[in-house]
Amino acid sequence: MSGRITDKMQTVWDHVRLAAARTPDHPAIVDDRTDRRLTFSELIAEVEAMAAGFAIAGIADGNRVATMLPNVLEHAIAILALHRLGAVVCMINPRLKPDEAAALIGDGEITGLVCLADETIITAARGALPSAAPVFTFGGTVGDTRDLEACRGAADSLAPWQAPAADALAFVMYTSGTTGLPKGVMIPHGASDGRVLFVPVQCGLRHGTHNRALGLMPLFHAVGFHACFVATLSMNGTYYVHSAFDPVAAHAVIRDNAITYLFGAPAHFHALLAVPGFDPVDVGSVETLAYAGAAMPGPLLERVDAAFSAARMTNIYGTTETMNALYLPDPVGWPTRYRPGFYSNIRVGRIGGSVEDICEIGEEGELLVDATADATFLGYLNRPDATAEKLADGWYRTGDIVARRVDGDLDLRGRVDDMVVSGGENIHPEEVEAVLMQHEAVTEAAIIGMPDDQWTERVVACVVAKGADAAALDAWCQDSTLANYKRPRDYVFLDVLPRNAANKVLRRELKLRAAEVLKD
Ligand code: 01A
Ligand code: AMP
Ligand code: MG
Repeated sequence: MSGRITDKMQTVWDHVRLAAARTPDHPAIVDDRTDRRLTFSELIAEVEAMAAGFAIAGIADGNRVATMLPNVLEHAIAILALHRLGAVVCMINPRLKPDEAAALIGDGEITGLVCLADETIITAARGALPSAAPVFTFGGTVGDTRDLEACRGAADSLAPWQAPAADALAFVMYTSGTTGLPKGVMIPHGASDGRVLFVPVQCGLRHGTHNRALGLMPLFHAVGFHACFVATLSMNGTYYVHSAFDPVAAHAVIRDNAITYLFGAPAHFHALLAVPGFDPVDVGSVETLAYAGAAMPGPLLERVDAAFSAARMTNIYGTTETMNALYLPDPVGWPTRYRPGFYSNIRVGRIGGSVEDICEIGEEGELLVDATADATFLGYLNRPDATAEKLADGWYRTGDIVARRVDGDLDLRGRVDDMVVSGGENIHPEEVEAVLMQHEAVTEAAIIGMPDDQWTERVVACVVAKGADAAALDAWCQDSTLANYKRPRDYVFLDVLPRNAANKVLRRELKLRAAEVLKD
């Protein structure tokens, strides 16, 4: 089934090269580590030189190649270079532990890797890659890895760019699943336009060389890649690389470069406002401010609005699978209210019902998003079970609970599943519970999300454990395969977990108990 209307589309590469053709001499990227500035034509030359280097190493059209890097300039160029070659870029979160990353590499039948010069990552990845697979490292080499910065070839040796099929796989981005490994979200070339162009439509980003964006969001997630990096370039703006989130440095870059466009998670803004000496005057250049990944707590929303008073602020709701589905301009006073965009086709379906079983106004149901829209994913890599569960009869089941208001907007109320969204990252209780349950002292464990000013929700563990305290359990998690950002920030020790007659843990009850225990 394909309802895609696209037969003439722009790929990510088209967005970048057409912008370069319009303003070849305008700065496209500014590097924070070296202060290097690349004009659009220099960016194209860098990308093509690196693409030719990848080709010399044997990477070819259709190969799946993983990147596992922070937001360094070389990461941005490597993604474009692999894409320019026709390779499928699989973007792995560099915060994952080596074993989990290696499992994704093996499962995704990935045949090349670009990562940090880190021995543990490379050793784990080597075990999952085919024996001759090229590994490129940033920050030096380890053993037989190739230096990413020396990965170059003659651009004229590259095959001319050829328009791929709209439904051909372009990118894989990962999102946490209820069970097992993170799921690889397969994004086709034909999705690019919709993933980029919602930014001017919903956030009001105007086309022009006046745009200066700070790259706060991770490149390996949909927002950081499509809505910040590619959107800025395609609008002929300048993208300021921010290699690792550092609020003090971010504040200085905004001030010193008169940044106009900021897209962050609520946690980024929380951290920016806490910078010592933060002065609203310093961020007065920001015209377009968007946040996504999580709702922004009401009090933080008011503080951000006051601090960035010159900016138009927009709350952007989306998923890696569908990209933008809902938004709200001027969300102050309405932290959990959302509006379908004029092009969004959404439904509120009865929980557990068919996609035709639609809720009444005011009734809580699951947000369903039209999966025939161009921006939609193709399914999960090697996970037909998960694809069938989430993608049914032309609709994507978001797992988010909403209720329609009489005025046509929606209230976001929670999750159908028990997923916790902390700082814009998804964490499924099962993955954390499984790690805790392996500890010999733990006989029962349930993970809940508790409201948090910094992370919107924070991971809290409710455990039945004799002879292990919070410090011991935290150390256990840090030594496990669980990425650090997923581990519980608080522990609540109970004699027994509250359960219903069917033995299911009563998470609502646990949240009340946790609120009592953690209140001081
Ligand atoms: O105790 P330690 O040392 O382990 O603590 C470390 C980290 O573990 C911890 N940490 C976190 C998180 C988190 N999300 N939740 C809880 N703890 N991230 C990090 O913080 C301590 C410092 O570590 P760090 O590596 O220096 O952390 P930062 O670089 O400061 O990271 C914080 C960030 C807010 C920057 C980071 O969490 C982040 O980048 N969040 C944004 C994630 C994002 O991009 N979300 C959107 C994903 S796309 C899906 C989506 O929602 C969507 C929405 C709209 C898709 C499409 C649309 Cl249109
Ligand atoms: P992912 O599955 O990683 O693509 O994350 C998407 C999920 O993040 C959504 O299903 C929501 O639960 C949450 N999310 C994303 N953006 C927002 C937002 N602006 N407000 C509230 N929740 C959001
Ligand atoms: Mg940091």
